[in-house]
Amino acid sequence: AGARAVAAVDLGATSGRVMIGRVGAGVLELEQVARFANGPVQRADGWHWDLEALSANVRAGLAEALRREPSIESVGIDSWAVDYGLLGADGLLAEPFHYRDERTVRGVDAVHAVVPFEELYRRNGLQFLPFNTLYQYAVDARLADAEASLLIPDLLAERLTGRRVAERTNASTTGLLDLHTGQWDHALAEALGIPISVLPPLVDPGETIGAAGEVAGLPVIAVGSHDTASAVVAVPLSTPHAAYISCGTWGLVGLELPAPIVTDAARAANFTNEGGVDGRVRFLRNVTGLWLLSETVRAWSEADGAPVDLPSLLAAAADAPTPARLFDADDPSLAAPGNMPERIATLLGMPAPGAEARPAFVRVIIESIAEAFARTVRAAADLAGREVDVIHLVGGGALNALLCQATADRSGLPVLAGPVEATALGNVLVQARALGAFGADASLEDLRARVAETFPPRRFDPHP
Ligand code: LRH
Repeated sequence: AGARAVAAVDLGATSGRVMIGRVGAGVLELEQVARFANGPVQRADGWHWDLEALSANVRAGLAEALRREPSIESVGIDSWAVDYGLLGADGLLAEPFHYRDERTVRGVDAVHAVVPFEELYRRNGLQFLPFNTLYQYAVDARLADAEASLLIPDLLAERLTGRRVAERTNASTTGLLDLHTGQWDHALAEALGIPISVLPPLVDPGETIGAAGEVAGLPVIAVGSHDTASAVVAVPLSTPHAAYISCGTWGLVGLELPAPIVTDAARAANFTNEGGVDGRVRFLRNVTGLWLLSETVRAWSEADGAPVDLPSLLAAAADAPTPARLFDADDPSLAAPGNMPERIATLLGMPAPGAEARPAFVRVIIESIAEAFARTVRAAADLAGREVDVIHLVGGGALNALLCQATADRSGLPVLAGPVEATALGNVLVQARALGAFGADASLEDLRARVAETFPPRRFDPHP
């Protein structure tokens, strides 16, 4: 039988892409058909996402995918988590906010005044992030007017199919999913004044959401619509002793577990239990990832009035000496957009670097991210009581050899880098399985074996 083809839409916080995935006997490949920039846009009331631009790019990308590959059988959509759009009878009530908008700080206080964090953690198992959807709802005056609230991938699926659903892995990042039943926690929503009518019916990865009229009537199949859930599907984990880092804007660092861990120690270390595909648990912690680098480069490019060339900067950073001082990549002062070099310099207790000091500064950023990765892998292993002997690093960060080597050196563990496009691959694999390309009862282990065969990782051994 020839290869089966699907279309994967994968939206990250700094760029989005539409891919054709082909899956068959001995075939697993991705072809990028569209790539477009994404990022926070500043409006009068704060930071937002330009949903109309994203939506137009997705539509154009899918049309192009179908033009290139008429045998495409389905569409799957994933994106970053937690953000949502409110729908009324006539569509979107307002442009979705960006999770980095600082308004959520007020939401945190409002929610914790009603339900203390300890209790939230027992119920939803989520690490504290000030932008978790439930905190955003607490400061969203329009929630009461909404018929439904849809997370970003579900919102785009609704535009294609007219169906309003909540895919379960991404719903797990709202804070409103009961960790133990996998259903909406209606009692929690009611206590927080969130109308349960806005919470749509839940669907699992592999289920068909509906037919996309404008994309040749193709089925939109739910995938791990939380990008990190799709990425973890395509991490070629081969033993329980393997940790993963899904590294893009964020570094999501942890383990795949069969059951959640909601101990006091896990809560204190701020580890999350997010929903994975096939009911697996993504036990991980968010570490600030390439955001620090992309925001720094953005600031320098603005200052120079010309784009800074990242590859040559990284090459120069590799030649810079290993820095004596690092900063905490997870410092909350680095979360908001803007002035990144100054804010990092403040943490280091030094002035912002001049042009000649940029390579050394980039080196400090990368080593600081690697240090946070290493310490978080150790924490995950301790909390789960598992020995970890290898780290898989997937996502755009896998292209950054300096980061991969520094992570190996600082953790003392081998780093297996790749696949770079793990998220899109996970999206493709879950669609292909739903279409029967692997046999109905193929496990994640079967899918990962195919990834390992087709995308051999690049190995970085720790230096003594
Ligand atoms: C990564 C990610 C991460 C979330 C954050 C909002 O793209 O989905 O898993 O915590 O964005």
